Amino acid sequence: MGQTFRKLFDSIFGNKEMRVVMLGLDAAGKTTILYKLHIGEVLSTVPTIGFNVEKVQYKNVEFTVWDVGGQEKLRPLWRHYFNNTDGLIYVVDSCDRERIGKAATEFQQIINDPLMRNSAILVFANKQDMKGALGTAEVCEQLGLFNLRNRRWQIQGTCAPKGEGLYEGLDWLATTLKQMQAAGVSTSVKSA
Ligand SMILES: Nc1nc2c(ncn2[C@@H]2O[C@H](COP(=O)(O)OP(=O)(O)OP(=O)(O)O)[C@@H](O)[C@H]2O)c(=O)[nH]1
Ligand SMILES: [Mg+2]
Repeated sequence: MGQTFRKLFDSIFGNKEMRVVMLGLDAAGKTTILYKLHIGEVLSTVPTIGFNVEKVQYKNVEFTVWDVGGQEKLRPLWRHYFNNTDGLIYVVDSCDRERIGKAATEFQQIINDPLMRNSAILVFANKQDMKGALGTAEVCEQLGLFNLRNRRWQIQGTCAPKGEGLYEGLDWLATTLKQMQAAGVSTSVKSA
């Protein structure tokens, strides 16, 4: 479809394009989630060095999802993906009790960045299929979600390989971003 025709089509049918960045510590399950959403399959993953980016169409929203490697040495690069972002998907390995504090510190840094101040926040409490996983209420508490003021957030328990919870999360994100934009809130911030 040509660009002009595409724009016309989108405006008639209310199609929206949203930019989403997916972050979280290494091995949280980000790449597994991306490909489960993009092609409906579980790929065997290797730790991401750099990023993967794919389009995910859900209802009348076309999400461009950036999945960025989460290893410690790569985390300083995360902020380079914040520009012009409508939504954050933060993925937590709910079984990794040892690093939940680290996951929380990184999360707070992201959401307090000026470029992310308006973005909607979807947290995936992933690996709910595993014994000993923290429940969504505990992940919520640990990340400090209850203390957030003037932010739109949601937490969703997920099991990425089975796809459980992923579309419930996207549904919330699509609805919330559309509501925010309809209310005149600019969900993304462009760097100067
Ligand atoms: N049991 C279980 N395993 C999962 C789940 N999600 C992902 N995994 C596994 O966790 C491992 C890491 O998954 P990745 O998707 O590569 O993790 P990542 O967040 O992309 O990691 P980095 O690229 O290093 O940042 C893989 O072996 C996945 O199969 C889940 O919900 N349950
Ligand atoms: Mg990865």
